[in-house]
Amino acid sequence: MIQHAEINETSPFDLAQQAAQVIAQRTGVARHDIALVLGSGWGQAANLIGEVVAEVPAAEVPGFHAPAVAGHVPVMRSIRTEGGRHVLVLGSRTHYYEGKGVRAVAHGMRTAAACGATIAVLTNGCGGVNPDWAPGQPVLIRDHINLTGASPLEGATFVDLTDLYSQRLRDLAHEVDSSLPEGVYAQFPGPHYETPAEVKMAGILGADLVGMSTTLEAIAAREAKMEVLAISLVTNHAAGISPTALSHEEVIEAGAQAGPRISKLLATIVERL
Ligand code: 8IG
Repeated sequence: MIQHAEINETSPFDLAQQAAQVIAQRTGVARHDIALVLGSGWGQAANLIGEVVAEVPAAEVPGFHAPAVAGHVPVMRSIRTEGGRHVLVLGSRTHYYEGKGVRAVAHGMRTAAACGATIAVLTNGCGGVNPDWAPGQPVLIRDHINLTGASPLEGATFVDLTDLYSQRLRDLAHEVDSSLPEGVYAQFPGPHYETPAEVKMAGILGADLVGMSTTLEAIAAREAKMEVLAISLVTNHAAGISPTALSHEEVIEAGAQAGPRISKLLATIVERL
């Protein structure tokens, strides 16, 4: 399908190389070690990670688009940790529901890999299927269910996802906070939230969390041989789990409430990666 239409265009890997060149130029950092994607509610979380070396508007880097969601930050930042590691912080992501194609969704991870990153840290805001998790609860993603029906891989690219969410990195996160629960994240296509029946279905399928991002990026990161750590912030009970309706304002509010805790958590984890 898409492959034929795109066969004469720039390959996604060439585009990622071009983006990486611009990032190296604009930041003055030849190689980044870690990629960090900030999802809903995580906008402030990078502030404690280290010293901001450079900021580059995402729209000025090949293949990146201005973000579609209020509350997302349209800049890339190069941050140097106390330990001297270079973290490429992507302040926003392209979501599958934007309809720009799966290549656009995967571009951040491919660019990070082209920048030299060997570890990807993906964060998101999501709905909690597990009723015990109150809004504001951070959860490590242990595995995922990709309900988009899409893949960032093209052609006969068979990639093993048995250990997609690195046990080594989850162990490191647990050294920082042993109380962090783990869960299975189901990505729905969005942009609508689920119906209560869909949330019930996701729970029966084994999901603890429902969201609209992360799984396609994680697959692209794995294709690019990166180790993946993913952390969700439960910003709302998924539809039907609590009697109240969902709103984007609630999501922003939960992120703001949990901000200080998750900022510190993320910074401490990144320092150890
Ligand atoms: I934040 O309840 C956030 N993102 N699919 N469902 C889905 N995505 C979300 C939700 C949610 N909350």
